[in-house]
Amino acid sequence: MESPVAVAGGGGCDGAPNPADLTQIVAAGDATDDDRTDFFATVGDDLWAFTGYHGATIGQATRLATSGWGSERDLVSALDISGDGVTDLLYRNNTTSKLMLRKGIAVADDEVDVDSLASAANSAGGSDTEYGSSGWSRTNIPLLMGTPDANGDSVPDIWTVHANGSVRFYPGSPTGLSGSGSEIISPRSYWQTRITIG
Ligand SMILES: [Ca+2]
Ligand SMILES: [Ca+2]
Repeated sequence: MESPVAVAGGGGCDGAPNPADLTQIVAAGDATDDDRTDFFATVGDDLWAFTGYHGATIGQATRLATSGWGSERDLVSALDISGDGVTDLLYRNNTTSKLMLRKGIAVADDEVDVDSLASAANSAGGSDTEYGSSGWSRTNIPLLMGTPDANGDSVPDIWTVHANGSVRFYPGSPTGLSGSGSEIISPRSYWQTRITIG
């Protein structure tokens, strides 16, 4: 099992990766219940948690994993999806074309133990669960982004841009997606050339 490496805080946060090296980043709201914004990010194949952001500096950068991210997986969302108030990680596995949910464990009310998100074995339930069953490859869905709840059911949702240039909205559910979402924008060639959404 990989051991998360915590880097002590302070102004420059020594040991934290250079922001220019971040390849994917998702905002996690306040995952650690300290009224400061937290982030999860990938740097190459590493997965990092940045907690306690307060404007110019972060309180702590923690390397959660040193393999499997970036080349194989994409971060989608770092919000509470399961509905227990504790932050979860939703990611794409490009190899299997699935979305997978890794459920966090609390260390206190509404405060996630970031180590619980470092590996499937560390997480609530001891394994990642299938959230989107097929068709989620980078080839089929070049861009995807998880957002806070957009349709009023308090579950975070997912927006996608497909290879044909269509934009779809997938209402989240606590346990997994059903159906193929709704088309928000019909196929447009210009969406095929976008490099990011958000
Ligand atoms: Ca949760
Ligand atoms: Ca929702």
